[in-house]
Amino acid sequence: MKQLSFIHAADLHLDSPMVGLKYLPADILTRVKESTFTALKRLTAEAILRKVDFVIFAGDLFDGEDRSLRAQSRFRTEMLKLAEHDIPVFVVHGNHDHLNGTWVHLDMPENVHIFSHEVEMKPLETKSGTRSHLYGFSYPERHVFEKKIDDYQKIDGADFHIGILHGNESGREEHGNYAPFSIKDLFEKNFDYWALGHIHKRAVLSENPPIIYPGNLQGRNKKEKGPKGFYHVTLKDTDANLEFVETSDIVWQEATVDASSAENFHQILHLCQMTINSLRKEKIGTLLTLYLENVHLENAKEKKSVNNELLELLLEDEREEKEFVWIVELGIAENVQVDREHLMAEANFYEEMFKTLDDHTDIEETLAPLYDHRLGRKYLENLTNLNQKEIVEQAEKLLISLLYQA
Ligand SMILES: [Mn+2]
Repeated sequence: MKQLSFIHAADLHLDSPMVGLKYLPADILTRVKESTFTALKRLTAEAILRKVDFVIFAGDLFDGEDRSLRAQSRFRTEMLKLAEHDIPVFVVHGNHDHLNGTWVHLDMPENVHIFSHEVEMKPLETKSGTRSHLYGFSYPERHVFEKKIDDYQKIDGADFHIGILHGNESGREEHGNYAPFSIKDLFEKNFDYWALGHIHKRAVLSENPPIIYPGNLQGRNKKEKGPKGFYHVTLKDTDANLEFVETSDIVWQEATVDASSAENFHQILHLCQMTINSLRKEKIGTLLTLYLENVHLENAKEKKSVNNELLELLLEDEREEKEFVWIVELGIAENVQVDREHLMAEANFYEEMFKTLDDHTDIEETLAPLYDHRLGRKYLENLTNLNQKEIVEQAEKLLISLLYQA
């Protein structure tokens, strides 16, 4: 029986700058900045342990088109480890590490096979005599909008045919619409496996044949939530076994604490601590966006402490913690129900305010003074990473709670 065992990973984005996190304690920041490399090390260790036949990287290995020397050198070191165990590696480059960038070149070891800018086939015969044909292409430049899928043509003479494609399933809007395809396009090729890249959220588009976005190896911002890793794929005749293996050293999470039962500051603190401890993961650091809802403290002093001191207290214990849960953002929502009808009946001012909020489209322009500010720029997260609708909704809640306090 013919059998194949390989690792499929994508979107490593090695040496991502991890913007907007400069205020983290030094130890945690170092670990976050290292995390894309740590994830890769975990992958190579697993590849060796699992004795896989080969490894596929489906694009965006490097975050920047200039491929920092640090990133290349670290990647090279890991590839050498695989070479020592006779594990070949198949690479396509994507929109982030396209071939038109300029970089100081480090040679990769001979076990690393990089696909050129045109779709091509690379054959491989494993030690057990199973023959595979791998098909793929690297991005010649950043923007590839053509439907490259038409260039994938099955060439007979192998037990398994594997397509590697860094591209966007038509209709997905979270990333650029590069090298678009539909699932039907892929089915028609009659391949045994499709190793996709580009979408950072893990997705199994089909199980038979498997068509997989493994997601990125390590999340880099709050939108890239949850465990990240690769797939270990085993193909046996027409049977496929898929195992997701986590590699992330840092996990981004989101949680909500309902404070409606809390009557004082201490109870709110306790509720937050319980949530934090329930999220703590073995050997992994967590970066948490925490929403505190339904705060309804009567005592003004206690209320003020929630706004001013709660976060500091929660972070205090995490500084020295290896398995930290560090709150990167704390959103506090007081118990304000936005009843627009009611408010508008109360004063004309509200009608005007809601209209302004609803018509608000150019948030970038509004926030420009903040983002142009010398210090603001340094600490703020890139605006394109934030959900603009969410910002306007939060602004509405904040405005109403402030107006009501007054
Ligand atoms: Mn990517």
